[in-house]
Amino acid sequence: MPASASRTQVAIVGAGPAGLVLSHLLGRSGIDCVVLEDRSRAYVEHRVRAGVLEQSTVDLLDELGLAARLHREGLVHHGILLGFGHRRHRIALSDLTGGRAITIYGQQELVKDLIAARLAAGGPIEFEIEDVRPVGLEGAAPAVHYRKDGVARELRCDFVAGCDGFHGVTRAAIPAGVLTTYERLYPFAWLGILAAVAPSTSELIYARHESGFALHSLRSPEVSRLYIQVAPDTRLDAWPDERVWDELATRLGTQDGDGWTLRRGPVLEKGIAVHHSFVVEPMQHGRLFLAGDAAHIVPPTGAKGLNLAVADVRVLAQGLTRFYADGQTDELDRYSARCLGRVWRVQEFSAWMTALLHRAPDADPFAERLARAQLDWLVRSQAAARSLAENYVGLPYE
Ligand code: FAS
Ligand code: PHB
Repeated sequence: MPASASRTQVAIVGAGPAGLVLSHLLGRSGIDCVVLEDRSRAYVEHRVRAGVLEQSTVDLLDELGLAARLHREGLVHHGILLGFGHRRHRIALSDLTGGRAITIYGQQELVKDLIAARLAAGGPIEFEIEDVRPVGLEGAAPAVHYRKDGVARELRCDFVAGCDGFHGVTRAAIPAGVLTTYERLYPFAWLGILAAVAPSTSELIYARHESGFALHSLRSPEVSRLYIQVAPDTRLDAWPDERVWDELATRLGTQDGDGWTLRRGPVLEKGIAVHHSFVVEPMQHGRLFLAGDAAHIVPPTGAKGLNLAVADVRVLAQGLTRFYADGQTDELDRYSARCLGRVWRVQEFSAWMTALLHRAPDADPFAERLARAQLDWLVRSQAAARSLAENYVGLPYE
C-alpha cells in the first residue's frame, strides 16, 4: 500500500480546458473530484495556445458563472475575413447563423479563470505531481498512483477522466488492441508569433497566398497573434523576427489600394505547431474516459481544439451526473458515441479549412485552381458561406 491513499469520486488527470471545465461541471452536480496536473500552476497559466471560443463554449461558461472576465476582456467577433487573389472578403458569421458569434480570449486567460474559481470553491487541484499511473481501470475500483514531493500517493476513485492532452499518459494506459486510431499528418506547420502591437485588423484574416497560408489573429487591443505556413521541419532560428513580419506583410497584403499596412512590434513569443488530425475510438475503456486532446487532435485552422475539449466534458459530466443520481450507466456507456458525432464533424471541417487555405508543397496547378474555385464560391454562394459560418462559430450542442 503506497505511503498515503485518499479517495474521491472522479480523478481528473490534466488541468487544461477539458480537465478544469469538467471539475466545474462535476462541482455543480455535487460530485467530488480531484484534478492532478504534472506542471506548475504558473506554467499552465502562461502556456500560449488557443484564442477562439465558440458560441456554445461561451454559453456553457456563462451557465457555470465563469465568464465574467471573458465578457469584460474578450472580443466578440461577428465575422472573419478571407484573403485570396490579393483581395479580402468578409464572411458575416453572425448574419449567417442567426446571431451566433466567436469570442477572442486567450486559452491561458481562460485557464487562469477556471483554476482561480475552482480553488476558491474549495476544489482540489494538485500541481507538479509526477509518475501518474492509472490502475484498475477494468474493475469497479480504479485508482491513480502518482508522486507528490517525492511521496508515493494513491487516489482511489470510481472513475478516471483522461484530460491530459495528446502527450499524456491516460490514453497509453488502455491495453493494446482496444483503440482504433485514425490519423493524418500534413506537409506543413504553423510558425506563430505573439506580438506586443495593436492588431492591424478588427476581425481575423485567413489568407491563402501563393507563398502559403497566413493568419492574423489577436489577443487584445494591444496584443496580436499571427501565424504563417512553414515546412514541418522548419527551424525557428531560420526565421528572425523581421523575416516573419516581411512574410506576413506579403501574404496578408492586398492589391486593392485600401492602404492597409501590417503594424509590426516586439515579438513576445514565437513557436512552431505541426498540423495533425488524430482520433481514437472508442473514447472510453472500463472506468477511464478520454476527453479533449487525449482523444483527438485537429489542425488549428478551424480554431476547434479547445472548443471540442469542452464539448466532450459536457457530455461526460452529464453521464457522471446521471450515474450518481440513479446509478444508471446508460449515458456513460454511450459517451463515445455521443462525442464522436461532433468529433468527426469538427475533424471534417478542420481538414477542409486546412486544405482550402494551405498550399501543399506538391500542389499541382489543377489543385490550385480547385482551391481558388472553392474560395470564389464561398464569396458568391450564401449557402456555402453559411456552411462555413455554422461550423466556425460552432454547432449548438445536441
Ligand atoms: P491540454 O493539452 O490543454 O491540457 C492537458 C493538461 O494535462 C496539460 O495541462 C498538461 O500539462 C497535463 N498533463 C499532461 N500529461 C500529464 C500527466 N502525465 N499527468 C498530469 N497532467 C498531465 N484550439 C482552439 O480551439 N482554438 C485555437 O485557436 C487553437 N490554437 C492552438 C494553437 C496552438 C499553437 C496549439 C498547440 C493548439 C491550439 N489549439 C487551439 C488546440 C488547443 O487549444 C487544444 O485543443 C486544447 O488545449 C485541448 O485542451 P485539453 O484537452 O484540456 O488538453
Ligand atoms: C489564435 O488566435 O491563436 C488562433 C485563431 C484562429 C485559429 C487558430 C489560432 O484558427
